[in-house]
Amino acid sequence: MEIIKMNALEVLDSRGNPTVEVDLQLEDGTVARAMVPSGASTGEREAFELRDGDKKRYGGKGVLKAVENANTIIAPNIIGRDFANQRELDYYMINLDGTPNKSKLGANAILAVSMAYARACAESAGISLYNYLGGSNAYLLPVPCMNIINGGKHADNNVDFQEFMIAPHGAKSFSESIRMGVEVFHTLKGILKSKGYSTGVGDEGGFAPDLKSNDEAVEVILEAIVKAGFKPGNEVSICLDPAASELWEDGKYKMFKSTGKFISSDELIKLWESWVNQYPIVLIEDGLAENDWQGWAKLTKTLGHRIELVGDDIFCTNKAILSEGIKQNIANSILIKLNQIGTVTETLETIELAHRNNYNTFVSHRSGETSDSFIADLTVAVGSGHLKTGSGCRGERIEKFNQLLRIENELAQTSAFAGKKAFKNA
Ligand code: 2PG
Ligand code: MG
Repeated sequence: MEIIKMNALEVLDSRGNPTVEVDLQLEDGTVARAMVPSGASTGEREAFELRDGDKKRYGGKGVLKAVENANTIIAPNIIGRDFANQRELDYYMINLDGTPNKSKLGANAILAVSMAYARACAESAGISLYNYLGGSNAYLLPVPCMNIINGGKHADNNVDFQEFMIAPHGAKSFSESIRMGVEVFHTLKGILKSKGYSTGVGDEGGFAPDLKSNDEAVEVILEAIVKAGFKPGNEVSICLDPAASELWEDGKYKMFKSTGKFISSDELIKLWESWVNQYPIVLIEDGLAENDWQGWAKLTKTLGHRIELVGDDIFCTNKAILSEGIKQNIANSILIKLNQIGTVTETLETIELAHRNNYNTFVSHRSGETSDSFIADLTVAVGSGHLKTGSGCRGERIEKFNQLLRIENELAQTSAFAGKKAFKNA
């Protein structure tokens, strides 16, 4: 199917920062739109997000160059050209860019086209996006891991670790799981209020209170799970993304928001081990920094047989880096973010490599999001079984949950809910 028209535009993400939107039209008249998200705690080896750097506009964060690249380089090259499939279009754009990290055209420009094309092809074929991406056997609804306390780089509070998530895996269905998660979220609000804590939210919609310690974040969540009427561990477990790369400095981890002290890689591993012993934790993402590969190998030896250990910054959804990680026994799961690698096809290739090597995949939003719900379909398409896309509020997060509710409804009895077995070793 030929692309006959394409237009890129600078729009805004959930933080009010510019991002790229693409509208694309196929020869049969089908029109589709995609918007790309943007991270704050980014991995060093992510695909290149092209920003203007002109301090007079949006503090340098404008994306007019990326938009121009899409409109004046990508569009004239792909319009009227016959692509056999998604793979052919994506590799055409990868070659058109010609750099290893998409720094010429910008991964934000390329990804917007890639996603819009996927959506247009699905629509044109009269199938859902999850079927286009995953085939007719896409049926597994994920456990929504809801980030209900925010810290680190995502919130101005005194909590060092970035994300404290709940996983309502004890539900019978996705819709029940969402209800459980949201009930815990609302209960947590009441508890925080009664303790005199702030109930303002961070970038991903989780609460961002100043707490007495990092541990208190877990404890107050456990209190909320029980008060909402659920059994911690049996029905609702805890997942963490401390985003440890953000704490890494000169070979140590700075716990500056809470204690003002540095701790070593071994000490941080000990902390995770004691938390796993103490609390119903089923998953830790980025428990150590992207440049602490030695520590990661140790962490995997220590906890890799007990819980899911997800590599985010360390792998950057990159097939080559993941291959190296598999060789060195680093982690047992990989975080999947489309904009870390920059095309739909490469994202699917990384997922395939992970699954073939018995690694789990954990699909993720970015802290700067849009109302685009592409990742909801992607999660079902690849049968990842779990995703993280925010808490129980903020429209850009809820839109993904709503899309999953629609998919559940569409699949009706042919769907299944992943439940606790979505988590490695759970
Ligand atoms: C992460 C993400 C998403 P950011 O670290 O996993 O939660 O944050 O998009 O800021 O990289
Ligand atoms: Mg992360």
